[in-house]
Amino acid sequence: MARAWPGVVEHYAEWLPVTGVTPRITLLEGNTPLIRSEHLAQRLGDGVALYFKYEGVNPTCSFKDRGMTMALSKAVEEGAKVTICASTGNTSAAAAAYSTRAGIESVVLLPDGYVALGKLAQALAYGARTLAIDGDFDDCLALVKAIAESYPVALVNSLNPYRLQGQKTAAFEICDRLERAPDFHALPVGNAGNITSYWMGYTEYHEAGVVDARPAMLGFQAEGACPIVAGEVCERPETVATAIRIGNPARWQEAATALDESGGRIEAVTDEEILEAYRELSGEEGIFCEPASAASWAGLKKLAAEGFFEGEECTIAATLTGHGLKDPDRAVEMAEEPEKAPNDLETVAKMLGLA
Ligand code: AN7
Repeated sequence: MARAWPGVVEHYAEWLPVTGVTPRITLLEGNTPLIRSEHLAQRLGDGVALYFKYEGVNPTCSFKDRGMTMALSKAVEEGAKVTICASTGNTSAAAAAYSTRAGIESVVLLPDGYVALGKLAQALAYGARTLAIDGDFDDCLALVKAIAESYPVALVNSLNPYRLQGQKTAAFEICDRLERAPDFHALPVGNAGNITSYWMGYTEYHEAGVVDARPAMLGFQAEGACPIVAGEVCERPETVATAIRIGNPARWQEAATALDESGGRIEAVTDEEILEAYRELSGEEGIFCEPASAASWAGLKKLAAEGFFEGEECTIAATLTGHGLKDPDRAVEMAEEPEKAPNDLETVAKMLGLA
């Protein structure tokens, strides 16, 4: 029998701060598909090869599982009994699942009313102690930081360095699959942990000689929550992409470094552009992601409209960070109502234009 995929900590153990005695708290995350775009890529330019890294097919349906398998493996190794995190939804889903997998408790603080339904369902289903805070994500993060400083709980937000270590494995997977680094890497930016992680992963592979170049990092924020683009904290972040409704990113400085060192760009995309991109990804490419994830494609289109990729033969990787079913309310709201039809063959055939 072929060796089964063991999850990212075991598969990439030599690149991670683990030893033989570190437990592997895993749900077999990672090894996600790198899907070549068949329909949308041509809009960026003739010479563009575009690949979507579809992180929605991880065990809790977002990229957060990569960081959480690593954070929980280390937390258990260090004897933690309780994890805590603030979240716009996906981190809490992953923290709850991996804590349960580890046999320990989890506490999650969420901005009341601003977490997509699927993510809230996950935190509850996985058994997290779930507090809906009267505040936004930044308030929740400040609370959990203060709690983790004073009480014996393990903070598993991306301030936890092990989270970034786990998440960098996505860059490894892309290089392993392409047998090179892409020229550009596009992704949505919220708390800025993921852009930091990818840059770390690409840099480590480059320094070790596994790949001979690194991509320019292209980060995209929602216009109503774009502190890095604006160069100042956003006091009242607002966007349909609730996952990235963050006004003061924890990894701001590291993201700035990644953008600078890679010769990359960070841009804002409007909610309208995000929702159009969201619809195109599912309706034209067959890949259903959540609104925040669609910022990757929205941003690439925006850069292409400025002639950014013109005349270039290039390979672009774009991370689709979470699954479309995370936010079923948005999906239903964006679509037409299903048509009512009688239970009758002739009528149904007629309605379909077949008879
Ligand atoms: C789908 O779950 O911050 O820039 O608390 O869920 O690394 O924060 C989620 C972030 C992009 C942004 N896409 O990544 C949380 C949280 C999706 C996300 C991001 C998030 P970072």
